[in-house]
Amino acid sequence: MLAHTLRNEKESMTAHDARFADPVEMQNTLFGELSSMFAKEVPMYDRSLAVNHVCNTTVCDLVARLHVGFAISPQQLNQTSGERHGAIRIGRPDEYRWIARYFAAFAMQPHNFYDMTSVGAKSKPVIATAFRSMVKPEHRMFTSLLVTDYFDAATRARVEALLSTREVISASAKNLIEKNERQGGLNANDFNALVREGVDRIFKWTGQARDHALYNDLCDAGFKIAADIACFDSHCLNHLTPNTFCMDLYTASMKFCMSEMQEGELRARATTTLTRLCAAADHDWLLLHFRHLDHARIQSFTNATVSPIDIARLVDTLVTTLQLPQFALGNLKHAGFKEFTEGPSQDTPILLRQDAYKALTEPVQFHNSNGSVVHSTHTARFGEIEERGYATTPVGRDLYDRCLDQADAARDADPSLAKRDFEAFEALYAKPFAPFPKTLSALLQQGLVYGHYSATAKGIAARGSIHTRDIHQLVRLGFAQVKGLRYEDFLPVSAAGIFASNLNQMGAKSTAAVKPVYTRAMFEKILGKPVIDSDAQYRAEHEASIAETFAQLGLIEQVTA
Ligand code: OOG
Ligand code: NI
Repeated sequence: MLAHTLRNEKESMTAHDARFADPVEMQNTLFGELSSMFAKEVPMYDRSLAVNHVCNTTVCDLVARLHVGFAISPQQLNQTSGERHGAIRIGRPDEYRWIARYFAAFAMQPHNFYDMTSVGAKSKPVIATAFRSMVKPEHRMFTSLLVTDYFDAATRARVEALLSTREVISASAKNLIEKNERQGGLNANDFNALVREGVDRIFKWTGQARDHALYNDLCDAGFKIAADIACFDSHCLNHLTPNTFCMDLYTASMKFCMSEMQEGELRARATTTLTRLCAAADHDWLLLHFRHLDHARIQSFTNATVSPIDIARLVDTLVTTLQLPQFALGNLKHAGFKEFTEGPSQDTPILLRQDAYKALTEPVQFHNSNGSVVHSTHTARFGEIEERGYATTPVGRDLYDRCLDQADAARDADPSLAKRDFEAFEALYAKPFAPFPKTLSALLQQGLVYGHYSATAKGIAARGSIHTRDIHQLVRLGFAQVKGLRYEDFLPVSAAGIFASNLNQMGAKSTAAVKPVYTRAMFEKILGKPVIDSDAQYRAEHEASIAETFAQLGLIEQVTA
């Protein structure tokens, strides 16, 4: 079933028409170019990538000591470090559909419908999806659409009038998108031109805006996000998020580099984090974090113990490196680092954990319709980071939502605890997540996350003498093996938290006479195609892998295709 679909997609991805460039390779080019552009425009982003590289290298050094035989080449490290998700916000439905067609050229399809108009106090006038590859995605673009009927009639008319006069997607970009659809692909030259359209125009920050009065009115009404969308003339990237191997090491390092944390505190946090990692970085963790590893490679490693002295040495190297002048981020203009990491507690390896340095206040020139120019500022672009965990089942997701509510409430009840006593804060935040087991096998056993199963050589050799069809038991007996599926999507509540902290504004209620209801069907009409439900994809992969494992182990006569 799904296994076939996946195989077919892979085949069609590799067996594409020789005249055309590989869309997934072009996706890597696009995100590489966007990253270079962002690094030039936002020095903090460039430096934060360097800090992440130092942290990831420290983690790899530790893992190499824990698992003798583990190695990662600079190229593999760069590839893993090259993973990105970006976020853009769009004003008009017709623009949105063009953007969907733009990403389709790069083999990125809409996954999930996120209704940000109904996420409690952090609600915003946007609905969204994320564009990504269906198989082994490396890049994503969280793409929001402003819903103007969220506003009262007068505001709506002003916003729509301003939006109607802009042209973000050029005629030549449209021609290339249409050519791709007509031909079923693009050659390298055309693709490069389409990348340039994205990097130099569609997703570029210009610092130019329009209608300062509308900007102020929207901000005053609690709709900064609408001002951010309506008054600017590109779908500028508001953040471009790399992936880290260890969130807690990265956040402590960034706070130190930004002069928000003393050396002693960095040493203490790095020591705790690396010590925890010694226990957490088992085979399942390796499979989750490193694309270049598989079961066979990992089984060839031998376990070793890492002593407190080894950890102290790693911490020394980390601190000495971060003291180099190029990491003195306190010298750059910035608005500080977020206080808390969003998502599950550090010991719960599910979904995703995210954190960020806060949005920068940047100069903007407003061009008003009467010809006047206002020099002002705008605060929108920030520096997010993430670490991905296992994809949850609906039961796991439900449990997560309940745990998160309690954890957030505990955190909000004592907002300064993290600053006063970080250890106590971590314990407070972790407590509500206690119902979650912390290992992959227990998470799978309780049906909270998805996995990809396969038969082992030992299992295949034992065909005919295997007496259980319990998949967990088969894994315990060594007849099957499992890799946890990584969560490749987003969390609307975290997203809303990111919006809120970066715009320095909570949500705002609809000012329409009656708040409209936004449905997935409505959204798909705008998009011009169906949204893929990622939960169904994870579930199908999980189930197909079990069926195939049973077939390989001779536990069913035949798998139905
Ligand atoms: C999008 C925020 C969503 C995430 O990581 O959840 C997002 C935005 O601020 O436009 O990127
Ligand atoms: Ni993000």
